Amino acid sequence: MRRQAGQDDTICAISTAIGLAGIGVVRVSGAKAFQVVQSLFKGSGELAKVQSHTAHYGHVIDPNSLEIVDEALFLVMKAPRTYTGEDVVEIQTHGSPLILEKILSLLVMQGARLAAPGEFTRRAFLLGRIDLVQAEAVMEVITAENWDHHGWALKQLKGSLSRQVEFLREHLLQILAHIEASIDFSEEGIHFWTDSEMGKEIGSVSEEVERLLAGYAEGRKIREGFTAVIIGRPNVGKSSLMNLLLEEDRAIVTPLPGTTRDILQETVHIEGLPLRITDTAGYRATEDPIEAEGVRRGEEALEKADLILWMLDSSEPLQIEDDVLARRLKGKRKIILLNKSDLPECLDHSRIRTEHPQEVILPFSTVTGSGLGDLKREIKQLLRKQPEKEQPLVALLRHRTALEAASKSLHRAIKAVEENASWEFLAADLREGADSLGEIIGETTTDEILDQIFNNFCIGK
Ligand SMILES: Nc1nc2c(ncn2[C@@H]2O[C@H](COP(=O)(O)OP(=O)(O)OP(=O)(O)O)[C@@H](O)[C@H]2O)c(=O)[nH]1
Ligand SMILES: [Mg+2]
Repeated sequence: MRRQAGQDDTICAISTAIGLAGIGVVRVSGAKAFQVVQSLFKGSGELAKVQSHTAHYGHVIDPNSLEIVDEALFLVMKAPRTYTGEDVVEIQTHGSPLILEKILSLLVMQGARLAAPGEFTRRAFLLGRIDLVQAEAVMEVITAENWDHHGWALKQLKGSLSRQVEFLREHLLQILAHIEASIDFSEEGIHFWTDSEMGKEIGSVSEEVERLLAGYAEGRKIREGFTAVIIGRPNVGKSSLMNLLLEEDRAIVTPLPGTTRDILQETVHIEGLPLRITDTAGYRATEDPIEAEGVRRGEEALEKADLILWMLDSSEPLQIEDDVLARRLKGKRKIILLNKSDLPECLDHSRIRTEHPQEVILPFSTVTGSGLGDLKREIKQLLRKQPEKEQPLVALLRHRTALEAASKSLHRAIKAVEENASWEFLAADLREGADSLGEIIGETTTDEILDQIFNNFCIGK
């Protein structure tokens, strides 16, 4: 448990969003929480003496004028089984900014202090109720906009990543203890492990660190969403598809080939999955420098995309640009859309099928919307790869950076073992590795980093 300046104060904040609402909540936490709230409480009983985790109906009064501020419900929660680990009272009143601000000012007059952003969670961390990964997960649960992100955040909150990191750190500390003991007894010529055993021990931690790092790409996508790019020769209906997915006339659509000349990016939600979609300029060789730049940007987007939506016009025979693109897209994950299926068909379907046997091929029409349901289902299936059940996913840059540092230290240590270096030389690298892992869960994190993390929190959380 760590202590910091100001941690002994009793703090208060409005925990609900500011604005008119049915209910508003003011949260108070700290050693004097019951005493401070009692002075505003009009109702039966003494808050400090009631059973923990009970609700009490009453009124908030101004202790100076004794006037009623509002009708309220007081939730009393006694340390240590509370959010912060301290005594906590939550006052529920009508959700009026006027009332809530008034209560806050009365609480301050009675000796409480306004909480800094994230200070309630910071206290939970400082009192050891949760670790730093779990503290960060609280904000992830609040900010998640889709169920994948939310599910991931809940797992982190329950401690799946924390346990894994703590386990690896403990393992490194045990190896260190072993090295220290063997140095102490070196006079007697006792070596507890052979070099190869030592290499294996460090290697097993290093392997797990690499596995966690390898999950970052997947984890980051769960937080930030996936990207898809719509590509195809001019006039096949790419911008029409963009508009259909967005359910608005965002991109310009005309019967003229070469209408879209720059890339256009928007986010759509496909059954809760956020997808950043890029509409591109029609793929063709062109003399027009503006269009050529558009095509180049489209190619760039193509390289970065998680998924390609390749569009063909089924009302026309295949053209040279389609063939060029077919070669360009070979081996990339894509869905092939045979658009304009509402018109008489001129495209040789069987050729597409034989040339792209592994791909999902869908007849489509942006005019009638036919094929849209299938497209959404396929997108979801292709993008949502279920992560291995028990493997926690690293998705925050801070965690990745610390894991990379740990990885470097461990590789140095492994190399030293391979070169038959004296074990004393390993100790520094292993300690660094353990510290980097400790940074993730908050065991060895500096106050500056804690400030950075908690300053991004909402007030009242
Ligand atoms: N009949 C029919 N016409 C379509 C369909 N989709 C698009 N169109 C028409 O095809 C023309 C080109 O559509 P766009 O969406 O601008 O095509 P694009 O691929 O973005 O074209 P560029 O930006 O020039 O590359 C327009 O006249 C659309 O109305 C469809 O499913 N059926
Ligand atoms: Mg277009």
